Amino acid sequence: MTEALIVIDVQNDFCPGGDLPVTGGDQVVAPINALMDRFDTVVLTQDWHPADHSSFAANHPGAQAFTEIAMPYGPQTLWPAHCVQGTKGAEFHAGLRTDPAQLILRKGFRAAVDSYSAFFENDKTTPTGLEFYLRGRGITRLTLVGLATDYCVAFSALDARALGFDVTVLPQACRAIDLAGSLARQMQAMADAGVVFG
Ligand code: VGL
Ligand code: ZN
Repeated sequence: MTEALIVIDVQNDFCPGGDLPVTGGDQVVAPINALMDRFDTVVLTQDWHPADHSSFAANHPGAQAFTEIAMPYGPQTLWPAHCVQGTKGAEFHAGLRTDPAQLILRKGFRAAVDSYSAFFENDKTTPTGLEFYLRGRGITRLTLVGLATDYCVAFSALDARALGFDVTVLPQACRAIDLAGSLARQMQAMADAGVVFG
């Protein structure tokens, strides 16, 4: 009863054929579906951007995707437009089980701030409310899976550790973007923060 499965961003745009495809992104669906029955609490997160979102390269004339810009809250990677609210790309992968989830948490819905983490927006201060939902239900141990290992999964895992949760990441149920060594860097950061890999 003190454990939750947190399924990060298993959405069409992060799967092959999507607008920000993660290699093998669709391969996480079967293992995640199988895991759901082992948890009393299942939370799904959904990257949920307005079309004018500041993380989209197309909203910065002359800028290229996969480069960095300075935002008031710090450096921000620019991405191809993805997970736009109400589009097919923002929907969960059609094979993902959603019935076992008690909470679907949307994030990244404010144009001015991205939100990789399920706990805080990229300004590192604006809470999504997930911490309070989990604490309110007496949950202390989290298992994280989904997309992408080195962005939304890692940022969520690191924030969860900083908040005092016990955190396990299951790499076989995650896939990475791996931009400029980000996967190795974030795996190390998670290990250093006390994340357990299952
Ligand atoms: C993600 C980049 C931009 C993710 C979301 O889910 O890892 N990555 N938006
Ligand atoms: Zn996004």
